[in-house]
Amino acid sequence: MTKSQFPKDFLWGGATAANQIEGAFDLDGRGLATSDMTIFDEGDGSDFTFDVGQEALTEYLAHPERYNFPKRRGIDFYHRYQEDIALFAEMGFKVYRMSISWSRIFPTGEELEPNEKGLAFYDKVFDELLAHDIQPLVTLSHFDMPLHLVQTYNGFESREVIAHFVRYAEVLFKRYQHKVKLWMTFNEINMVLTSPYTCSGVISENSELSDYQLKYQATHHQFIASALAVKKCHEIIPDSRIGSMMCRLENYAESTKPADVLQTLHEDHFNYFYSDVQVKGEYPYYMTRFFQDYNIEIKMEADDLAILKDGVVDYLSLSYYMTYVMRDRGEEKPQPNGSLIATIKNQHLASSEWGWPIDPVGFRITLNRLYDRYGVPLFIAENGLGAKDVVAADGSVNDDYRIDYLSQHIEQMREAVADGVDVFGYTTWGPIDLISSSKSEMSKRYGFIYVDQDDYGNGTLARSRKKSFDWYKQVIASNGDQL
Ligand code: BGP
Repeated sequence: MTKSQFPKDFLWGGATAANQIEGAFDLDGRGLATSDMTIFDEGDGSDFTFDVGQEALTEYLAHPERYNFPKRRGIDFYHRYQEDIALFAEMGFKVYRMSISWSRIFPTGEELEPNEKGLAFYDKVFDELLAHDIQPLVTLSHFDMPLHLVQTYNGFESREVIAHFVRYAEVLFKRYQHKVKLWMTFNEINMVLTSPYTCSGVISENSELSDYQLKYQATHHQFIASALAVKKCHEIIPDSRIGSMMCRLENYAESTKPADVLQTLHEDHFNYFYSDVQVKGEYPYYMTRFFQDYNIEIKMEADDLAILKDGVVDYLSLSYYMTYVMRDRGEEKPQPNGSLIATIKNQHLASSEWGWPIDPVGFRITLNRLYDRYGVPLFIAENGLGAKDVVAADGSVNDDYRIDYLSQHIEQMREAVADGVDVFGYTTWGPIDLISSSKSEMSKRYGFIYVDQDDYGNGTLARSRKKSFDWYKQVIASNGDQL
C-alpha cells in the first residue's frame, strides 16, 4: 500500500464560484453582474458562449424574458448554504474555495459605502463554515464584476476600475479579517486572452484599441489591482496568505520538429506571462519582443513597476483540466493560440464528453514545471470532470468515471508531492453540481452532490449524494492514501 505523501495539514476540499451557485441575483440590493448576462446555449458543445458582445448585452437588457439565464438562478446556494456546507463537512472538507459576488457588496461598483446586506450574507456563510471546521478560501473576483463598470468604463480597459476593485477588496479584508485567512485575487487571470468580457469586463466593439492592445492593457490594470490588493491584504490581515490563480493548460509539442517545439515555447510564454508577473513582480523579457511585433504599448504610470514588485503573491494557484498539443502555425510572428478547446487531438489520451483531453500524468508534469519555475507553494484550486450523470431508478448516481478521473489525478499529484513539489491544498471543481461556466449548462456536472435541476431551471433543487461522495470522504479521511 502506498504511504501518504501529503503533509498532515494538507487542505482537501472543493471549489465553487458565486455566479455559478448563488442565484438570488436581484435580492438584498445586489446589482447586475457580468455573469448575469450569459445565456444557456444549446449549440454543439464546442463553442464558448460566456463572452458577451455589446449587441447581445443590449438585447438581453431590453428583453430579459426571452432568454434563459441559468447563472441568475444558480443552484440557490443563497438560501441553501447551510445544507450544502453540512454536506461538505460530512465529506470532511478542510477548506472551501468560494468567491464573493462583487455586485452584492458594491451594486454598481462605484458606491463609496458597501451594501450591508451583501456583507451580512457572507458573514453567515463564513460562520457556518467555521462552525464545521472548514476554512474559507475566497476568490475576490471569479468571472464576475458589476455590469455597471462594463457599461461605464468598459471594465478593466479603464484604469479607474482599479480603485473600485481595491476599495472592494479592502472592505472584504477589513470585514472578514478574523474569519478568512486564505485569499485569491482574480480567477484564471490568463483567460482574458480567450474571454475578455468574462475575465476583465471588456467588450472589444466598445474600445478604440486593437484586440491585443485592449487585452494586454486590461491585463496590466488587473495586475496592478491584484498587486494593490495583495499589499492591502498583508497590511490588514498579517497572518493571511493571498495568491494568484491561473488556468494552466500544459502544452506538448506535436512532434520533435523544432518549429513545433518553438511554437510550444511561445504558447507557454503567453500563459506563464501571467504567473511570472504575479509571482516574480516584473514583466518578463520575452514579452518585449511580442509587444514590439504587434505594436502594443502598455500605458503605465510611474510607480506601476514598483507596485508589481511590492505586491507579489504568497502562493500560486491553478486550475488543471487538460493538456494541449501545439503545432507550428507557420506564423512569422507568434501569437497566443486563443482557443480553450484543444484543436489538435492527442492520440494517447481519451477525452471528456466536452472534448477536454484527460491527462493525469500531465498534472504531475504541470506541478513540477510550475514549482521548478517559481519555487513558491502551489494550491490546486480546480480539477474535475464535467459529465452527464444519470440518476438510477432508486435515485443513486453511480459516477465511477468521476472517481476514476479524480483518483488518477490525485495519484499524480501525490507523485508530484513525492517529487518534492510543495503543494498545500487541493479543491475539486464543483463539489456540488453547479451551472457551468462556458455554456451556462446545468447538465455538465462535476459534483459529489447531485442537484435536481435541468438546463431550463426545472427541478426541485434537492441535493443527494452520488457514489463519489463516499469515495471523496475516504480520500480525505486517509489523507490521500485510499484512492
Ligand atoms: C474554469 C472556471 C470555473 C469552471 C471550470 C469548468 O475555467 O474557473 O468557473 O466553471 O472552468 O468549466 P466549465 O464550467 O465550462 O465546464
